Amino acid sequence: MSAAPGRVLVVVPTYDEAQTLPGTLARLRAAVPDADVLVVDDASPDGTGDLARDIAARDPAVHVLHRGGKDGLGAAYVAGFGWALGRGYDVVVEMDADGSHQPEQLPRLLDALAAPGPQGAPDLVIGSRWVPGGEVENWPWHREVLSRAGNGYVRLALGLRLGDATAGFRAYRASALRDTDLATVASHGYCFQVDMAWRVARAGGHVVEVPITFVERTAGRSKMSRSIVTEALWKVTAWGVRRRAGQLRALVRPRAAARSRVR
Ligand SMILES: Nc1nc2c(ncn2[C@@H]2O[C@H](COP(=O)(O)OP(=O)(O)OP(=O)(O)O)[C@@H](O)[C@H]2O)c(=O)[nH]1
Ligand SMILES: [Mg+2]
Repeated sequence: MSAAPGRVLVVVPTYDEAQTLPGTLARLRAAVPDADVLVVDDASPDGTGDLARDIAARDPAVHVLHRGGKDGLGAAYVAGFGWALGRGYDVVVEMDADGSHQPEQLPRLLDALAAPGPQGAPDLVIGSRWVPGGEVENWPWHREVLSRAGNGYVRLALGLRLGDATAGFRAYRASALRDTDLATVASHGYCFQVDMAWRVARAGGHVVEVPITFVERTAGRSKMSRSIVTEALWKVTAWGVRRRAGQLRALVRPRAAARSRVR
């Protein structure tokens, strides 16, 4: 791994992940020993929060943010980002607890964040399933179709040139998070990932993708739901319409200004 891009905090949101969290944290601490970890638990009924507290008591690099109840992935991350920014971390990582994001691949993301390219060093690195070299393991075909189609729609609606804007394994430069006006983020599921990538891009941030292997969870239960898919569909459509309206206004306004000059 090349020079670490500063102090790193890995934010791991959990809801009912008692079966998967201990293994994920052990792998994470082994793969990236210099990084700190923040588990953001929404009062999981299965006791994940207590489990995280026990692990944190034994390992000073692990911290826990206990929240009052299930409030969605997006709200958990926003709380975790605020915690990180308030404590001066330089890099903030998003990672699921369920084993889908492999801690052993995190150095890949951190290396890319530290590597200056032609457009400078990236502000956001996304671990992508849908770029060359990226893959999914044990995913049913309908999940792949949904993910690929969703990402195609995001490209069309928002003009984001990303293979995997819905991916949740990512590393942000803290400065990029500060530029995104986190207080106004109101997205919950996949939509949150799109929202954040779009915010970074609109703020002039440089977003790059690196290939990862996404592994379907083998324990615990998915929190993916129809309402999460519907939220993404409606919000991306609304943002896309607003974007097109803005482009139209920008086209019409110079002509209107020219007309008034002629009169
Ligand atoms: N704190 C918190 N964490 C959540 C919430 N919903 C999901 N998570 C966590 O967010 C991560 C991703 O959730 P998953 O259920 O795996 O969703 P997914 O990865 O989109 O769906 P699958 O691919 O089916 O696993 C996991 O670590 C969950 O425990 C929530 O409301 N609050
Ligand atoms: Mg998952």
